[in-house]
Amino acid sequence: MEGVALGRPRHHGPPEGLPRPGRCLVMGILNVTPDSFSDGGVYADTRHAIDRGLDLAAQGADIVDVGGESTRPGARPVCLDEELARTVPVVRELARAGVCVSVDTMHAPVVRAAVGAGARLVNDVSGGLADPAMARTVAAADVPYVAMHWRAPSREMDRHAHYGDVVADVMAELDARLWRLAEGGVDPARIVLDPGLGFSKHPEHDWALLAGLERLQTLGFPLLVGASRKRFIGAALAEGGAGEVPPAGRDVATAAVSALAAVGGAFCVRVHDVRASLDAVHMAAAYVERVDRT
Ligand code: PMM
Repeated sequence: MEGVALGRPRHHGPPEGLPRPGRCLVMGILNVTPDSFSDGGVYADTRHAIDRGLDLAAQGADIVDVGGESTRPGARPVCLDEELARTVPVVRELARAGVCVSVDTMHAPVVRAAVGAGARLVNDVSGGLADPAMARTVAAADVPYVAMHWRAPSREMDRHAHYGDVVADVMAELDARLWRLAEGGVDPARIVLDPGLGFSKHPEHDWALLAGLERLQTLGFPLLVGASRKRFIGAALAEGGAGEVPPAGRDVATAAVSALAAVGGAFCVRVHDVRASLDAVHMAAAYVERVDRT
């Protein structure tokens, strides 16, 4: 069933409409929320958020990902008006300044408003599961779409972290999502997949997925990896003797994971600290080029 049954070619290149620097892309995170797990409340007002977005672009972010709803474990959903008020003015100003903006949302009305304001990519952590109107909305907007592996809303996601072979299970569930998206009219050449590190996953699942990127690539789609500051990084640092490292202290380790993801073939990494991961993906590109030549 994988890859072939939808009549899609086995390997899609990067979707059109996104930067093509010839290396793994770096997406900078801009959470316009009071409660995201590592940066909640820091960029909650519009002017401050726009400045932060411009700063991320100036640091070299290929894409700035604007989100108005926290997805940390246990987070409560926000109402649509609030999410629109948080994201749309920020998307509009950044797009006007020439930044390639994505909107991190599970809600079709936010997609419509954000794309109208200039967003060039939709990043949906639910892969279309949270809003039945998502597929046809993305198809009509005709923008690239990140479909992440997701099992349940944030408040209950930790209860669903049960897998056999986590890579095989995530692949099968993403494949099911691809079917639904195709039924809704989404062009497969517009789709990016994401294994959803930390979403209904324990650290051992995150590591297995990171080590299994090559298998995930057999689905035939570009892969986005969102590891930045996540729990599995903190756990590995603690195991390595660093003790408890709070999320904001995990950026060097995140950059190391960005290099691993890029060497593993990721199309894009989503990070808080753009500069460090940009260096990391440059090193990965230089390394892979030489490995390929030997
Ligand atoms: N993780 C978060 C939010 N959005 N989007 C994608 N595509 N992949 C992710 O792994 C992802 C995401 C949660 O992290 P944050 O609260 O630091 O933004």
